[in-house]
Amino acid sequence: MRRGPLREGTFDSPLHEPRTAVVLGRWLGAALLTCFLTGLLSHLLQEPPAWLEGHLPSRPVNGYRVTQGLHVIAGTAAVPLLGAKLWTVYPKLFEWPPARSLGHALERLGIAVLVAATLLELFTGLLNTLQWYPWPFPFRQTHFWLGWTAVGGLLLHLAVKAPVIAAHWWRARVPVPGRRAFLTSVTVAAAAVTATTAGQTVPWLRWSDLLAPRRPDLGTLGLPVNRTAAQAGTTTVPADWRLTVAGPRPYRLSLDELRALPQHTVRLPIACVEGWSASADWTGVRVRDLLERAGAPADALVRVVSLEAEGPYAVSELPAPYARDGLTLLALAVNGQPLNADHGFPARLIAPNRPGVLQTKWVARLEVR
Ligand SMILES: Nc1nc2c(c(=O)[nH]1)N[C@H]1C(S)=C(S)[C@@H](COP(=O)(O)O)O[C@H]1N2
Ligand SMILES: [Mo]
Repeated sequence: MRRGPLREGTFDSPLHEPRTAVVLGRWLGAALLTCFLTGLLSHLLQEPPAWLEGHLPSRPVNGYRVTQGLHVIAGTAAVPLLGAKLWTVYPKLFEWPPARSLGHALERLGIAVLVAATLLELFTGLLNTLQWYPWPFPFRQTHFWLGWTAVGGLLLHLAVKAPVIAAHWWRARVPVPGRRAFLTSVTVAAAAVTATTAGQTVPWLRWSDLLAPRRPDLGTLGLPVNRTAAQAGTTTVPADWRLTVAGPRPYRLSLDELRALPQHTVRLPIACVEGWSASADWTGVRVRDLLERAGAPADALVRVVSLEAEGPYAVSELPAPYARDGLTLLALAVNGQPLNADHGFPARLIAPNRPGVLQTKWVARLEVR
C-alpha cells in the first residue's frame, strides 16, 4: 500500500475518468495533427530535398501564410488542451505498482515519451513565437525531431488505448457531475488564447490581438521587423554597393540602374515562421527579368546572398518555380516608400508562398547555380 501524499484515494475528483479524457484527447489530437502536418510542410519549404526543389509551388500566394498561421494557432490552442488532458489523466501517471507486467511497463514508457516530447514541443514552439531561445540546442532541428517523437508516441498511445477510446467515443456511459462545466471551461480557455493571439496573422481578428508578441501592422513602413539592420550589421551600406548577378553573362547594377529598369508592384505577404504575417505592396524589378539578362536557364536554382556577414538567413535558395514567377521581385520599395535599413535597403527579395525567413533582406548578389 502506498503512503504519503500519493496514497490511495488522493485523486478524488470524479473527472479523472475516460470519457473526459477521450473528449479532450480528440481536440488535442486534432490540434497536434494540424501542427504536425503544417510543420512538416514548413520544413519541406525551408529545406527541400533535391528531388522536390524544382516542384515547389509558388502558388497560392498566401499558402504559407495560411499553413504557418494555422500551425501557430493550433499550437497555442494546444497548450490549455494539453494542460486539461494531463490533469484529467494524471492519477494514472502515479499508478502503483509502477509496472504490473512487461507490456504495462512498455506502455508507460511510451506515455513518458509522449508527454515529455509534447510538453517540450509546445514549450519550444511557444517561446519561438517570442523569438526567445533560452537553451543551447538549435530550435528548428529540435522542434522537427520532437514532432516526430511526439507523433510516434501518440500513435502508440492510440493503439494501446483503442478499446477505451472506442468505448467512450460516441457518448458518456456514466453521468459525471461537473464534466460538462469542466469541458466548457477548457473550450473557453482554448478559444480565449486563440482569439487574443490569432490576430497576429488573421486580419479580421486584429482588434483582439492582445497577447500575441506582434501586431502585424505596427512597424516602420507598416510592417514589423524581425531582425533589424543594427542586429544584422547592415546599417551602413557601402557607397559603391552594386547588385551582382552571377550567371552565364554576369553583370552588376547600381541602385539607380535598378530603378531605371521596368518596375512592378505586387501585393504579397511576409509570413514569418514565428506566426505573424502581413501583406504589403512591394515595388521593384522582377527577378525573372534579372535572370534572363544574365542568360540563366529557365530551370536554374538561384542563391540569394545578403550583405549580412553571418546569420542563419544571410543566404537563401530560390528554387526555379519562385525565380520564374512574375510576382517574385527584388524589391526596392514597400507601401510606396523606398525600403529603409530595417526592411532590407537597398534591395530585398519578396516571393509568393514562401516562408518569411527566406525573404532575404539587404541583397548583394544573385547567383545562378
Ligand atoms: N538577410 C536577412 N534577411 C532576412 C532575415 C535575416 O535575419 N537576415 N530575417 C527574415 C525573417 S525571419 C523575416 S520574417 C523577414 C521579415 O521581414 P521584415 O523585417 O521586412 O518584416 O525577413 C527575412 N529576411
Ligand atoms: Mo521570420
